[in-house]
Amino acid sequence: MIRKYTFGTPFSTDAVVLALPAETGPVPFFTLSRKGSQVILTRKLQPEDCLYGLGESVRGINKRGFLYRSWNSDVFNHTESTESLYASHNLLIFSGPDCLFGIYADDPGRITWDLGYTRSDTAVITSENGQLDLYVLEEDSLTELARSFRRLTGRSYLPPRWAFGYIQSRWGYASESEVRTVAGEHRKRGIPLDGICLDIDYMDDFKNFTWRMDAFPDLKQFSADMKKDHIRLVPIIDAGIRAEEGYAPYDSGKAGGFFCKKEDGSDFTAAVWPGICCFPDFLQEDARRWFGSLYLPLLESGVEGFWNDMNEPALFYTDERVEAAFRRAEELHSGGADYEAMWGLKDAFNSIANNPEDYRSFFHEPDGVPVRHDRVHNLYGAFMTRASAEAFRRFDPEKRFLLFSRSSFIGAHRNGGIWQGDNFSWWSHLKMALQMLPNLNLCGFLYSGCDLGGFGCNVTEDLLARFLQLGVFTPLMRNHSALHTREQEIYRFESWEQMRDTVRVRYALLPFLYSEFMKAALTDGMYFRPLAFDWPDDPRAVHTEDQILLGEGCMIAPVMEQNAVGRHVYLPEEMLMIRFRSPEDYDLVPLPAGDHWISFSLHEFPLFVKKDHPVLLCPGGECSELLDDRTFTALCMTDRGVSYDLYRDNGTDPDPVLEEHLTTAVIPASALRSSPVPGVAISSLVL
Ligand code: MIG
Repeated sequence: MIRKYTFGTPFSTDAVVLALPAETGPVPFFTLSRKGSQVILTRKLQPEDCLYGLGESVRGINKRGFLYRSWNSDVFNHTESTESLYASHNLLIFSGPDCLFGIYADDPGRITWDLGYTRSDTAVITSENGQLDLYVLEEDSLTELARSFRRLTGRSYLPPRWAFGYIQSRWGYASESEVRTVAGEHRKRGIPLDGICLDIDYMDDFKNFTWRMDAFPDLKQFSADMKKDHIRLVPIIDAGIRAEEGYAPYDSGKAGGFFCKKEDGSDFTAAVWPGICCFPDFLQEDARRWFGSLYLPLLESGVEGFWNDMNEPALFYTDERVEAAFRRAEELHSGGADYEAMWGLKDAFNSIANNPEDYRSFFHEPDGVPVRHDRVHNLYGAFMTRASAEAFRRFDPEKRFLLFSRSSFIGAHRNGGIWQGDNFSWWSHLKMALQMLPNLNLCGFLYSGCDLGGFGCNVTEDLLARFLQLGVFTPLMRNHSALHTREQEIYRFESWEQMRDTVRVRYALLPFLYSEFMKAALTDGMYFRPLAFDWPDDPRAVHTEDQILLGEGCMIAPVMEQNAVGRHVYLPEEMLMIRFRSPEDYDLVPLPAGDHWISFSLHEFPLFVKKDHPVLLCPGGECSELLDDRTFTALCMTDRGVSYDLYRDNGTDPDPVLEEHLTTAVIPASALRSSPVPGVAISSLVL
C-alpha cells in the first residue's frame, strides 16, 4: 500500500510514475511539525529498529546512528564523516519488531536525515523547502517494500549486455595511441575487456562535444577499429558548456535561451574544467532536447556509451566568490588581522568551490516560471541523465546504450546507472562501496559500481586485487584512477596473471550474473540486497554489515582488509562456497549454517550459494560478444534434481519481456551421484 501526502506546492521531479491522489489525514508513523518553511517529521526508534535506504551515502547498510544531508556535492575527499555525496536518494525504510514501512520524500531541495544522531532513540527528517510529496509505503516484507517502491518510481535502467564486461578507465589517457596501447596490453595478455573510457583528455580544451584533433584525429575510425576488437569507447561528458562565442554548443545554447540565468536575466557563469562555463537548464524540456542533440555526432561516430560527470553541478568558482575572498584579504591586509579573522580568511578561500551562495544565485525556467536553483538542486544530474537518455532513444529506439552518471536523484534510475564517485585507494572505501550497493539497489540503481582500485591516491597491488574481487559481482566493473596517481591497469603489476584470472571469473559468470540482473530489473527486484531481506528473524543476519546477497540465491563476502589471509563469514543457513582462483580452478565446499573463519589468500575469493540454487559457469572469453553462452557447467548444492531459468536476450532490446527470454537449465539428480564432491551436483549443460 502506498499513500501520498502533499505539503505546499511541490516541484514536479519526475521521480514518481504512479499518479496517486493525496491523502488528507495525518501522516502515519510520524509526528509532524513546522519551523518557518521547514516540514519536520519525527519518530521514536526502538532499540532493534534498523534503517535502510538513502542510496548513495557513507557508512553502513543500516543507516542508523548518523546525520545525512540530501545535497548533491562534488566531494573528492569523502570519508565516513561526509554528510552528502554526489546523489540524493530520499528513500528510507524503517524495519523493526513493531514496524515495517518506508517513506519517500519527493523533494529536490535540501533534506536533513538525523537518524539517531542528535538523540539515539529518535529519527528527525527535515525538509528545508517544506514543499514536497511524501509517500508512505507499507508491505509485509522488505522484499515487497522494495518492489512497491520500484512500482512507484518505475523500472530500473537496462544497460546493454556488453556493459557487463570489464571496463578500463583512467583520467589522463591523452591520445588515441595511448588508448590503443592500453587495449593492446589487455588483449596481448588475455585480460578480458569490453570498454575503455575516455576522460576529459580527449576533448579539445575540455570543451564538451569536441575532440582534440592532434591526439584523437579520427574518432569515427578509432571507434570502428576498437569495435572490431570488441572494445567500446565510452567518452565522458561534463555538465558545463564553455562560454565562448564561436563554439557551436555555446552559440546554439545561448540562441535558444537554454542556460541557467541569474536574477538580472544574464547567464549564470562559473568555472569548471573548460574555464568559464554556462550551465544548461536541464529542467527545460527544450534545453534537454538541445543538449541531447549535441551527443549526435558522437553517436553517429559509433559511440554506444557515455558517462556524465560534474553534474551536481560542481562549481570550481564564480567571479563573485573570488572577488569576496580577495576583498576580505585586502580588508585584513590594510586593517590588521587578528587570530579569528585569519581563520575567516582561510575559510573565504576554501569555500570558493561549490559555495551555497552560488547555488542560490541562479534560476531554472521550466515552463517559463523561474525556480531558484537551491530549491531544486538535487535534480540537476538526474535531468542531465534524462537529456542524454532521451537523445539516445530518439537516435535509436531499438537499442540500449550505456550511460552512467555521477550525480543522480531517484527517477534517474530509469534512464541510466551511476558510479559511486571519487573514492580513494583505501581499504575503508572498499568496504564503503560494498555497503552502498544494497541501498543503491533499494533506490532503483541496479547498474552501479565503484572505481575499482580507487580513484584518488596510489593503489597498492593487494588493494587492487581485492577491489577486483568485489568488482567481479558489480554490474559496472570499471577500473578507474585519477590523473597523477599510480598507474592502475592490471598489467602494471607483478601478479597480473592472477588478477586477469579474477576478471576471467567475471566473464565465466557473465551470462549468469546478467541473467540475475535482468530478472531483478524486469521484476522490480533487487540484484544486491541486505541479508535482512532473506532472514528478517535472524538478528545475526539482520546486523551483518560486510556480506550482501546477490540475485536469487547468492551471497558475496569479499576480503576488505590489508594483509588478511581470510575472514569471518556468517551463514544464516547451509551454503555452498565456491572459492575461486580462476574459472577453471576453484574449491567447492559445502558449509553448515553458523560462523566460519575461511582462508582466502590474496587471489582467492568466494561466492556463497544457497541450497538448490544453481550457479552457471560458461567457458568465458576475452569479450562479452564472443562468450559462448550455450555451454555451461552448473554447480549446485542439493539432494535432488534442480533447475534454473537462464535469462538470455540479444543484449540490446530496450524493452524485453522476461518470459520470452528464459531457458530452463535442468540439473538432474544423476549429476549428484557422479559428483566427486558429496552433496554438490556438477553438471555439463548445453542450452
Ligand atoms: O574534477 O574528468 O568523478 O571520475 O576522472 C574532476 C576528470 C573531474 C571527476 C570524476 C572522475 C573524472 C574526473 N572528474
